[in-house]
Amino acid sequence: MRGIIIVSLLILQSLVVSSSQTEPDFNFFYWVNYWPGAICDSQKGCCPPTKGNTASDFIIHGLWPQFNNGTWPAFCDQTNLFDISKISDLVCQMEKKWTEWGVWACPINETNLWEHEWNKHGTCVQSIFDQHSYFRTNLKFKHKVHLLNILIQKGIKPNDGFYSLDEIKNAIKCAIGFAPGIECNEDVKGNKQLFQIYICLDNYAKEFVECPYVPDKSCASKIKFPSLPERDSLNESLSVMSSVSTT
Ligand code: U2P
Repeated sequence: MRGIIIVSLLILQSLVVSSSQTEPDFNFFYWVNYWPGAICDSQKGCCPPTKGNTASDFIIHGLWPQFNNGTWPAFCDQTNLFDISKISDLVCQMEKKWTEWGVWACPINETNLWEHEWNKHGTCVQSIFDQHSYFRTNLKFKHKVHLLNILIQKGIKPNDGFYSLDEIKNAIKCAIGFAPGIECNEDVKGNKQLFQIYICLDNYAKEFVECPYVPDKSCASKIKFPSLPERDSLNESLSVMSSVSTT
């Protein structure tokens, strides 16, 4: 009898816990990575990180909750703002994979981007993530998807060459199963070039999904894949600008 009561209580407790977990109130995620070469040749500033690894690679921008109609929530909770002490064990990895090269702020402050991403996007996904799991999930996908390798294996190299937009999307589709969104910016000559890659994830950030909404991100049918400046020339021409994010 006592056993039955205990089992019943456990079942009741699990029902209460599961009913108190909230469903995500957004539809999907963009997981966005940027190509630092597209920052350096756009003359808005080029500040390679002083710590961590500056080897050629795409860099995490963020994990953004989205609605199917192309809008998104932002800055949802002022009471749980970024706190680096909650992610201290991840900082070493983040210094390598999630740094600023100057598009948002130059000279860089490594924690600014992390703070901005949590406060703007992370606070809107607290139904599934706390600060630690939000950042850890970004790093998990970074280890899973090697965007530069995916492109290089299809002959798409960061060599200032021009590649078809479809070729780029197809290379990524071959690797992860779904086509990404591509955002372009312009180099100083006005050439459209590969800037950011938007990969879509389900609203628990577990699986890749078909993008429910792919915004028009101002590319041309052929776009440049800018090279990264040599490390030496970067040191010489490190431009110290005070351009600050307007978002
Ligand atoms: O476009 C400017 C900034 O708004 C956020 N954004 C944009 C498009 C979109 O579909 N979802 C979204 O969240 C990004 O915010 P950030 O983290 O850069 O401030 C985007 O850069």
